[in-house]
Amino acid sequence: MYAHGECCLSRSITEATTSTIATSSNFGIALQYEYTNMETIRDGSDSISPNSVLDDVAAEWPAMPMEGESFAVPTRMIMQKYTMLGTYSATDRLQFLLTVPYVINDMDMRMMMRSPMGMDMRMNMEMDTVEGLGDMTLMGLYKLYRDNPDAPAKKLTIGLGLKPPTGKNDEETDSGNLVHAVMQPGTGSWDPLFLVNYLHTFSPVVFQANLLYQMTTEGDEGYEFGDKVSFDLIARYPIIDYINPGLEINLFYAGQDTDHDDRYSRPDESLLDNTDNTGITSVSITPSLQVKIPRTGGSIDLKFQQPLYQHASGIQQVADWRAMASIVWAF
Ligand SMILES: [Cu+2]
Repeated sequence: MYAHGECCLSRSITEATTSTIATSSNFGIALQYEYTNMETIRDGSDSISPNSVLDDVAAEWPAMPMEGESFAVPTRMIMQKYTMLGTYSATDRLQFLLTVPYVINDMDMRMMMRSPMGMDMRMNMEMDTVEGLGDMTLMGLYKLYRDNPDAPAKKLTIGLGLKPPTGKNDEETDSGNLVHAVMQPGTGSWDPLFLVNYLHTFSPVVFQANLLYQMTTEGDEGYEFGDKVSFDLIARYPIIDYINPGLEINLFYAGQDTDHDDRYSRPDESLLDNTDNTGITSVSITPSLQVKIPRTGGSIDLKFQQPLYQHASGIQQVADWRAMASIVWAF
């Protein structure tokens, strides 16, 4: 679903390859922070309340109460992520990028149970925080074309990357179930990544188009997230030397997940633990502000991402907004 897609991996790579860290001639470091607020539940493109989801489930339950019937829907999820990034330029054209994320996931849920009298009882609960090292990414970026090596107005970069499974994907709840796949810090899989970035300056505005494809593979616990494709169009306008406002359009697609060994799936008990409710297409708009620290290689980037359109496969909780801040230092 959305959670592990735009938020957790591809977003940081896109942030890196489109920021000033990619222009560092020797090495660069950055610290990114992301806060994603998820509340809205979508059935396709329409929003639906948690209680209507539960009403629909209860309507399918047998009239005579059976033992242990319950169903849970998420009411709010907060995903926070700190990412350390480093770049190193091996040659004039070849640059390496490493990202090391630390994730903090919180979730509130509403649970419905059937009492022995056949009444539905609903209560809110808060899950324990899941936090830890996420999946790192190593990427090689190669400048295929530049119109001027020192200050290119046109530049084409291609990238090839690998995401090893450095984050845990087998965190359990107190009751001994695996935590939702989307809430795990890592995916358990080795995924190749492919990137194409084109920069074109129509003075004074700098335009970038960034395409990132993550070819997801099966994780060691048998869960396979859907492939992810993101396409970002970015415009930055330098008003004065040190302040660059910008605007981005973000297109995102995630395919459906597959739980090969059925370890995470509990479709009768939980909206989230059901791969029918995975896969999404979204369009977002992101205003941004970059402030350069005068006479240094440092800059601060602030972004606010607002989804304009989301089409979820099945019924899913989606991102309502996301805020991002980063400090970049290029040497
Ligand atoms: Cu939950």
